[in-house]
Amino acid sequence: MNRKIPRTLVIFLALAIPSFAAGGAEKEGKRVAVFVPGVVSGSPVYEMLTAGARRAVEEAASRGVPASIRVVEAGTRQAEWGQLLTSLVASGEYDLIVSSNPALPDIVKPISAQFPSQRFLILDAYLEGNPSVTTYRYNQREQAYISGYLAALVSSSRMPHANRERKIGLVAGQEYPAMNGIILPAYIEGARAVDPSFEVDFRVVGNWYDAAKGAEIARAMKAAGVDVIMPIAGGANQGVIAAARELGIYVAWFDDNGYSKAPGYVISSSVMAQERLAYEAVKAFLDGKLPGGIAHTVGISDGYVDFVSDDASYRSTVPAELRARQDELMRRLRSGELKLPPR
Ligand code: RBF
Repeated sequence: MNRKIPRTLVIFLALAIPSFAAGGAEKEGKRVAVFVPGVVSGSPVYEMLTAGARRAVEEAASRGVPASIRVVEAGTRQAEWGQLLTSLVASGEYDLIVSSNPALPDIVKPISAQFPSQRFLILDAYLEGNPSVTTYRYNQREQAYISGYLAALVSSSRMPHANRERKIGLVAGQEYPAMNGIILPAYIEGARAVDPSFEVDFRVVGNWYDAAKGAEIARAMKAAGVDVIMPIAGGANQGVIAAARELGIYVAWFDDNGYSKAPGYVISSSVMAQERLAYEAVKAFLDGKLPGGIAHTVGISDGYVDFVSDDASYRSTVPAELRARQDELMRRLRSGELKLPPR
């Protein structure tokens, strides 16, 4: 059979087929889009998401695996997210779409049904059984419990801005199932492990950007007897920080290392390793090693939820006796002596 094909044609095909088969991919490589449901600036979860995904793409390029990345900020009008994501998918330009937050699976489901070959990686979310979608959720029961525990230790201490009331606060951007069903209850659970009489003052900004409203809420909480606030409100966190410095309120920071936001006031940082996870999962995708259809859960035992205890500002702000009790809590959680499975 070979004898019937001219030798020049064989040579031409041998040279041409690999580049056709690659569809020009050798030039451009794999294309990754990060769909940010909100705005990046001021939101630890999205800052870590974009940083980790960028790092994976840049590193891949430097080791000879070409890849490109585009970050799309969907903005704060949540009703528009579905449409924006649909057009991103319909463009057919991206091999992988990366995103993060627990509302994403419900937005992705109908889009994935329409465009089944589009691959998605969604962090801080849970969806099982869709072969196009890979999710990772953090054990936020652990993350919020360790915050509530130290917040209660600080609130019941003799530290300069602590009062006699057994009352700590949580300021959320909005209410959503992971907040009302996991984060808030675990924050209360952690505080009550210190003293069962602790109450949590829970207030909602109504969006993820209004720093003036965040500050107003924090001032009202201080007046109501709250001495430690955990802000989970994106850009509105900045207002809580401003009020904390102004009035003397302690801050329990969530998601990344926040000690430098207000040294002397930030008493804890309960973190999720979202930068590392975004890096690892995007890298796995670029290497063809990210299976779809799997919903992962990660937490303290595998190092994706942690408490930052080696920061100089933490050491100088929180007395040694309280830090020792927090260390002991982390030891019990890491060893499995205390188990807080996600609910
Ligand atoms: N967290 C942020 O820091 N910034 C945001 O803009 C933001 N937007 C969210 C929008 C929705 C619809 C939901 C459900 C959550 C959002 N979160 C946001 C919360 C985030 O997913 C996570 O729960 C918290 O950062 C605590 O880890």
